[in-house]
Amino acid sequence: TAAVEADLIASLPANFRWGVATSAYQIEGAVDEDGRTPSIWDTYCRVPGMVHNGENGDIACDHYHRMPEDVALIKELGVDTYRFSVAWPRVQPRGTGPVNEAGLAFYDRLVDELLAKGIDPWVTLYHWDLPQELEDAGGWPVRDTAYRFADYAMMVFDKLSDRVKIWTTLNEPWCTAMLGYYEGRQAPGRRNFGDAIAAVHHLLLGHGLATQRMREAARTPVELGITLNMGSSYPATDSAADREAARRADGLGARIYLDPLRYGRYPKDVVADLLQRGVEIPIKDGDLETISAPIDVLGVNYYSSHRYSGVDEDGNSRDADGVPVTRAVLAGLPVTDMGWEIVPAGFTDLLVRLGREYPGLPMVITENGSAFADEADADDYVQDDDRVAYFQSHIGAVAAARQAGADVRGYFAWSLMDNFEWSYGYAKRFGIVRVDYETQQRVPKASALWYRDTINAARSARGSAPL
Ligand code: PNW
Repeated sequence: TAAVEADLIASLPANFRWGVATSAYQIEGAVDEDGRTPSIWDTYCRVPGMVHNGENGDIACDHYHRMPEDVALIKELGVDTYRFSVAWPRVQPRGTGPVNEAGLAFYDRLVDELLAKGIDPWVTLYHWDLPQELEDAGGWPVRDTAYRFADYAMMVFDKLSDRVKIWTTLNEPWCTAMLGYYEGRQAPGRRNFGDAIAAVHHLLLGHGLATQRMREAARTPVELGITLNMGSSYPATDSAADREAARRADGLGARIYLDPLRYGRYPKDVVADLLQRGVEIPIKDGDLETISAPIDVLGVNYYSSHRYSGVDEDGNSRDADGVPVTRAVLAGLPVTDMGWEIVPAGFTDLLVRLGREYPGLPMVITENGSAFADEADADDYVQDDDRVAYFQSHIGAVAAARQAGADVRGYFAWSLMDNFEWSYGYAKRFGIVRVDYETQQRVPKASALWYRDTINAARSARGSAPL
C-alpha cells in the first residue's frame, strides 16, 4: 500500500500548499521577556500534578532567541508556508490596554525573515495562551472575553496584514472549551460543563467579531478562517444506542462549531441534548449573524478517529446524573505514543463528509502528525520510520479525499520540531526535527527528509493539475 499511497500523493496538484506548524507557548520560551505577562498556561503548569514531570514552557525550544536559525531550518525543508501562533500576552500584556510594541516586534521580525526566504507566513491568533488576567475576570465562559479577543486580533492585524495574507482566528476551540473548562486536562483546568458550553459560544463569537473587523480593515485580499480539530465518529456497533452515541460525539466535537460558522444556527439535536442536561447556550441577538461571517478557509487538524458506544462497561446507558453515556472504544488498531489509534481512513471519511455537508468551503489541513518514542543515535539523528509511515498514509488519505470531491488545498505537518506537548510536557515528541533540550540542537529526523522529498516530488509530478 506504500506504493498506492505514493501514487495518491503524486496526484496532488502542483500548487497544493505544503507547510509545517508550531504554536507560541510550545516553542518560544522567554516567558518574561520584552513585557510578556503570564498566560493561563504559565499558571496551569505550576499547579502540582497538572503537567508531566512538573514541566513548563519557560524555555521550551528557546525559539524566541533562535528564530532566524529556525526559519533557515524551515527553508531547508522545502515547504512554502509556515503556520505559527502569536502570543496574546506578548502583544497585549494582561489582555487589556495598549499594544506592547516590543512583544509585537518579535512577530514583525519573524514575518520579515520568512518573506526574505520566500516562505509564506500563516498566522494563528489564538493557540491557547489566554492572558491570565482575562481568566481571572472569568475567561472564555464570560462574554467580554470575545470582545477582548477581537481587540487583540486587530492589534496584530494592523501591524502584520501588509505582509501576512492568511489568518486563523482560533486553534481548536473544542480543546479550549472541553479540555480547559470541562475536563480540566488543559489550562485553565476548570471542570464545569455549563461553563464549557458558554466558552464554546464566546469562542465562536470572538472568532466572528475578529473576522468581521479584519475583513473590514483589509487593504489587500486576505484569507480568513478558523481551525477545528475533528475526526470521524463511528458507532461501535450498529445498535441504536451506539449510533446515538456517535451522533452526540459528532455533535459536540464538530457540528456545534461547523453549523453556526457556516449556517448561522446551532444543530437542533445538540441544543436538545444540552437542554436535557440543563444547559442553555448564552446566545444574544445578532450573535449567530456575527459567528457566520463568511470565511475563506476551514483549517482541519486531524490526529485520530474514534468509535463510540452508548453504554458503559456495566451495560448502563446513563451515568449517575442521568446523562446518556458517550464512550469512545478502541477498535484494536495500532496506536501512537499518545495512545491515539492510527486511522487514516477516518481522515478521508471526515474530509469527504465535510465537503458534502459544508460545500463551497475550501479546506486546509492545518495540523496532522504523530508522537512516537523516538530513539536518537549518537548524532541525535532519529530514523523515525513509524512517523514516516503515519505521514505517508495520512497524506495519501488527503489525496484520496480530494479525488472523492473534497476541496482540500494544503497540508501542514505537526510539528516543525519537538516541543512542549501541553499536559504531556516534553515526553511526547511530534517533531519532524529532533530537539535536544540540553543543547537546543536541532537535527532533522528521517521524516523531515522524507517530507522534503515528498513535497518536491508532488510539485513536479502533476505540474498542471488544477487546484
Ligand atoms: C493539537 N484530543 O492538540 C494542538 O493544536 C497542538 O498544539 C498539539 O501539540 C497537537 O494537537 C498534538 O496534541 C490536540 O484530545 C490536543 O483529541 C488534544 C486532542 C486533539 C488535539
